[in-house]
Amino acid sequence: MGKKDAAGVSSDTQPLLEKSSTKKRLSSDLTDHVAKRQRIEERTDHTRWRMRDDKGRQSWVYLEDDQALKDWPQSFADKYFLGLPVNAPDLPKPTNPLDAVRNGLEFFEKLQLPSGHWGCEYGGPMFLLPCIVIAWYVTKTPIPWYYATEIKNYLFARANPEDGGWGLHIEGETSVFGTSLNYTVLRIVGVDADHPVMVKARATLHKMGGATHAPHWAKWWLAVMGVAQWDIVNPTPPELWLLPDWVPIAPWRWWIHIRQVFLPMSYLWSKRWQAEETELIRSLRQELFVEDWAKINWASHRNTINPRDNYHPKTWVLNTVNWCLVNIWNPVLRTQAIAKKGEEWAMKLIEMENENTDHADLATVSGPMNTVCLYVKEGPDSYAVRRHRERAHEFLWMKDEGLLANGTNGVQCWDTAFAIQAVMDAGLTEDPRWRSMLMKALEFLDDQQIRENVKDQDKCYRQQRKGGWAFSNKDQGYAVSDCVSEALKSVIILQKTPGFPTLIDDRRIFDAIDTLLTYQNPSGGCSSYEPPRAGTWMEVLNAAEVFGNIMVEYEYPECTTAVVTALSLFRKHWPKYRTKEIERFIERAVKWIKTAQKPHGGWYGSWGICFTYATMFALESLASIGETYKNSDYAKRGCEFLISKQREDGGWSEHYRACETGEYIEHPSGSQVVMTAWAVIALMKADYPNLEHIKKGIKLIMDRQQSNGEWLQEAIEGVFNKSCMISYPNYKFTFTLKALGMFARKYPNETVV
Ligand code: LAN
Repeated sequence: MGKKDAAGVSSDTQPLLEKSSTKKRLSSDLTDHVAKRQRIEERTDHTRWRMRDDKGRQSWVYLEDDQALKDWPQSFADKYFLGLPVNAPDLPKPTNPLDAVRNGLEFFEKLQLPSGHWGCEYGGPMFLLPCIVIAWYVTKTPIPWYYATEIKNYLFARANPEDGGWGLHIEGETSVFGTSLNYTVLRIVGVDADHPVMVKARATLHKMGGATHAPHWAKWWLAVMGVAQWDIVNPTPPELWLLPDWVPIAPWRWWIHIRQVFLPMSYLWSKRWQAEETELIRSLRQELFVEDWAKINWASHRNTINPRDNYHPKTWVLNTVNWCLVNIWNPVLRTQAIAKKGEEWAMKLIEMENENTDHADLATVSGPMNTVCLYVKEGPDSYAVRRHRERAHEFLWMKDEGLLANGTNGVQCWDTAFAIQAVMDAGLTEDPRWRSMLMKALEFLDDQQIRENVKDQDKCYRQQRKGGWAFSNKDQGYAVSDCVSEALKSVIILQKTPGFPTLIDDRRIFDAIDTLLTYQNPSGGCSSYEPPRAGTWMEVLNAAEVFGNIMVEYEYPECTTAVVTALSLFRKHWPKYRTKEIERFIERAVKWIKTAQKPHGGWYGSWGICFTYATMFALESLASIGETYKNSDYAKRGCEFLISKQREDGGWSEHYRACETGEYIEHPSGSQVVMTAWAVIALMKADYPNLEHIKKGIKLIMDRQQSNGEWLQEAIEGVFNKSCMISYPNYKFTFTLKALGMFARKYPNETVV
């Protein structure tokens, strides 16, 4: 801990303020920045990378110094993440599902990080790395050569093999969004415009119409760089934040992610701020556009967009609003005073976000945008800017292909909760073999529980969070309904297991319950970060084009089920605490689950792909109130839906396009272990009577297990906002183990091999 990488970029998590030597080095780097060419090599030495786990804050460090290399040996997990040989021993071939669980745990245990959690790559979206790298560029933040090199390698590895472009996410088709921004990143990290990869990508970009055909968010970043002019960017006026709270469209009612992105967007849009012009920027103006840059009519391209990027076309309502803003509000009515007031309040909200997250910020889009805002407001050397620079490391992930950006600053609490539950489902929590692993995991969740609400919660429109858990870590500190639930279940399970201490006392458990109880919507269902604050009609204002369902919170079977099961477990142990409310909550929640069932019997998943994922949760909800195949038409139809999708080899396999289209679509690459696990878990929860179907799925999972206990990565597992996929690599451990363990306990006398 506290180690510093040899090239001098401190990834120490302590504030840099007092370190005068670092300060000196930083300012000279800044002066050099514009003049010097970015150093870039063919590759780095992968044996020099280390994952630093500082109490759940993850960052990758490159050791250039040979002594440091000796002092800090590469761990099993480091090697695994980097795709280096791990030499995990072959294990005895399992003859039953429980032995397969044991073998899986043997391997998975080695991936537990020192602070007790599990981490992994959390990539997939291809617009996140550009947010970080462009923010570095415009704030003159030096990029270490080893980062530059591995960013280049990652983007080269991920260029579409046919057309050389990049999509919205790693499995998506090439788009202007992905190609214009990742091309820019490659130029920033030092790749020449005449490199064959760039020539190919540029040709594809031009075929798609060039950067004038980019979606809103890409246009915004290019305007910040000064590669495009601000007139091409649809308006994001910060004065919207000045609307009284009762106004139905007021931004505090939007989904937390869109409002946190809109904040910095609106600040810089209002200032029409642009980075200092450099040779590279001048060059990009020639490279990214089809038209002669000097002659582009920027305003006429505000709504120009390539069809591939236009997943959610702007509505006529939004187009009219934009027209009025551009032609009436901005030139005629918007006074300096209004603009200033709007900017000031937006900045205040950004500052509150920084304070509440210690500059980690909500996620990988708003974080880098806020960095630029603070740079503009406070200058290059302010505490906030330096702290943001440090935090950026926590969003990066190094793997065999190179360096990428994660969707959040990790998956710590979420994956750790599922790891604990997998052991529980197999009935192995009392087995001394797994005690130390589980103990460390419990200690981690104890440390990561959020102990207080944010300061001035109402002023910055934050939801109650005391007693909750975030998806990643407590620094980020955004409680999410299902993250709180899964972590709470895991804590209760372990603390009620003989031999485990009570690290989290009753009061803290009650705090979690109090927070959970705030998540129910009038319909009975639960959303992610907050109950919805406006209706889905708000989607008419969706300006992002590339995403669906982004403007407000929705109800999700996944989140609702997690809360239902957490409350059910809780009331078994504390039957007297808020009894009536909990009973009513569960009743209403499961009622809502029933209303969300699709005519074909499945449920639509918003965070995993797709019907298979959500149907697993929905059937678990029904089972929690005793509704299963034999006594519930809902459960029966859910099971039949899943059975109708089972493949010849016993597995399930759903394509991510299902999330976009709302129809179940088969994956062309055949059965997937993770989906198969979800489906058999669902069938077991619902007590599906024909065991042969379940056994075939279990057998497929066992057959795919490697001799060292691991499972290999298959197709992408997760999704957000309907159109963007995201990887959950640990699911191939946690859900397979859960499925096998559940089977072993539920059908102890059944054989599958
Ligand atoms: C996540 C990751 C976790 C996910 C679950 C807990 C799995 C889900 O059940 C609830 C929603 C949540 C917390 C979630 C919301 C949206 C996130 C944060 C992400 C999918 C990870 C990345 C994504 C975020 C929006 C990416 C940035 C993109 C924007 C459109 C702002």
